[in-house]
Amino acid sequence: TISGVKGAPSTSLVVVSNRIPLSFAMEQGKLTATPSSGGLVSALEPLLKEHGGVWIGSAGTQDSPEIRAQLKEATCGHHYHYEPLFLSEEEQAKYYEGFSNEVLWPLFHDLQTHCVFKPIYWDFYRRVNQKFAEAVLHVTREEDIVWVQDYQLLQVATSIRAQRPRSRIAFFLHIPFPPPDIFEKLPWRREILQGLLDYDFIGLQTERDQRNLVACLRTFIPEIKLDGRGDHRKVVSARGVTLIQVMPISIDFHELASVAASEAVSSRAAEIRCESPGLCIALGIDRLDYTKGIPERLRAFRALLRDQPEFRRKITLIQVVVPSRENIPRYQELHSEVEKLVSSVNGELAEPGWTPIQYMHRSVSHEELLALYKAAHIALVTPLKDGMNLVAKEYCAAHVEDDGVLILSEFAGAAPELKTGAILVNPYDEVGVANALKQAIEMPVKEQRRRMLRLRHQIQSADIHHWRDLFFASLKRVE
Ligand code: GDG
Repeated sequence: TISGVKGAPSTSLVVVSNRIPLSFAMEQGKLTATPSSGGLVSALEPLLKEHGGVWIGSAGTQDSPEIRAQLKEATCGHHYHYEPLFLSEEEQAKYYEGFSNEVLWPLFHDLQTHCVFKPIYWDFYRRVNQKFAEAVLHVTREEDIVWVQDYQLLQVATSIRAQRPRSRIAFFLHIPFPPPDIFEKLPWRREILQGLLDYDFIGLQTERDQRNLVACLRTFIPEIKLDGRGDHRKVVSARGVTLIQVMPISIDFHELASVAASEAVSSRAAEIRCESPGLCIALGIDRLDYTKGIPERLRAFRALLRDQPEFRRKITLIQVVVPSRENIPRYQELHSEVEKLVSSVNGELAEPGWTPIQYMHRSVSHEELLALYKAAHIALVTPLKDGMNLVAKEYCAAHVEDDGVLILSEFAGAAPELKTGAILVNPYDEVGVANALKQAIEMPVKEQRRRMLRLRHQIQSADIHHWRDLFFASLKRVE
């Protein structure tokens, strides 16, 4: 833990992420704050509670006394607090929607043709990253440990370093890192890599990401020296040493499994199964994002039903897509593409009493999500590329009775960990995915159990607590 690190006990943890883990909404004229859920929050919030510190991020809204009061109330009675940043509409549009989500996001997911390389985006990205760094400098001390999260904040360390050369600054990248022949398209490739070398520590999801980052550093900053092997590599640059470590993110396995085993979730799952009597339920749950391979998945499902009519009235696909990044044109196009496909598949194949695809465009509650996982005989997790993909791990955690089949894209970061229990597919291969569905529908219970036991064992032994411990162990190595 943090107290084991040199400088303790006065050292506190400073988490920096694009958003603080609270979202604000007006309900009947009153401002309400809802805590965010998800892996990162459940990993980091307990640490902050225990050791004290601060979580710095954009509030996602404009400043007001009511917002300040809500922020205070959210951490009342604890030794940590939220430090909000307030971004203008232009900053949000150019730093977040622009550079983060129209440049880095597609490029790092190997979709360079989706990139919009506008120089003004880069200006704003640097400016807003500097704003985050100033907030860090303002509310922390040099001995604190700063842990920056994700691709929106690659350049934060650079501005901190200028003032505090000896600070301990770490980074975790939640998305993949691309290989040199894709990364080289970025007009600011050298600046981005130099910015990364201002961190003492970089955590990545998979060995492939580590290999790619090291290859990019070698190619574009040839003056660096490399040391170390296996899942941790050391890079020596003019600034100092940066440790690059593989540490796949995970879930709070026990928490999810215990909610999934609860009476409320079990009876809701039974209800969902009753609503599709006798049918095999396949489930897709994704943010509406072009990296998640949703149209490709729908076409594979259609191929199964078209080519093998014996599966009609045997299977239904429940597809939940959660609205995401709705101001970006690519996402709006994807939204209509998905809706057209769903309606054309249903139009072509539905029969009285049977709907091939049950489609929802909204988010569902945590309990409903777990009930859906539990009710589903098959999870279809087929991203074209994904940093990790927590849905795959959550599906297995929810299957407390060791049944169910996970069909997983070989391009998800979770694939190396889950390959021995899942059916791995190439999401671009329509016939391959259709065949995997057939295999899953026909899989004997005994084999399902054998595979699911493996999956659950793997996820349990490398859960979110393990991830957090790896981080602190690595920090010690940095020291
Ligand atoms: C990024 C990387 C990496 C989804 N729908 C609902 C809902 N969810 C929750 C899931 C899961 C999370 O959202 C989605 O996480 P993923 O990992 O699948 O994907 P990204 O959002 O793209 O996350 C990814 C991750 O960061 C962590 O490092 O794995 O590769 O892209 O936890 O449960 N939750 C609720 N209702 C929904 O409708 N309550």
